[in-house]
Amino acid sequence: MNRLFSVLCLCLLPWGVFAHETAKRGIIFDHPWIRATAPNAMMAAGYFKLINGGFEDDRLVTATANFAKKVEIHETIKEGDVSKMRAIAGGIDVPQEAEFIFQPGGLHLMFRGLDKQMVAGEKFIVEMEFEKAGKVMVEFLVEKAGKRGHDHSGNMKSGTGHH
Ligand SMILES: [Cu+2]
Repeated sequence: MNRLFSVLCLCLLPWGVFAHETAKRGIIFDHPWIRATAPNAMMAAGYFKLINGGFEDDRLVTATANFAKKVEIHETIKEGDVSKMRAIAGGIDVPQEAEFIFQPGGLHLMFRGLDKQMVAGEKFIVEMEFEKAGKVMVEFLVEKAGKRGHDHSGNMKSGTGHH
């Protein structure tokens, strides 16, 4: 029993269970962060791991932030050797038990028309609206590019379980 418990803990630790995480009705945002920007940048990207640990399928409809004119959900697509990003209109389905990893080179939030510079160490609230869970206020921490160690292959994952 003890052993099982410690194994579980080890498994969860890298995902920052004790770090910052937002959860509402089973919708979990793990380690939301925004890439630090240059002083005059008009855009910034936001990343996190999104898990639907609730009891029903849901849908991330929109996101808004008071420091940006517009927040879009972007995906990165490869056309030959060129990576392009594209806005996903209408939000994304988040089925029960699904896990999405928003990360550099994949899905991300795009903050457009920035009001201010994103300085490492600062925190910003982003309002994420779900069809069923409603509004979820998520606190993002600004971090320098390249600081994040884990680079999972694949842009999007769904299904159960940890990595
Ligand atoms: Cu983008």
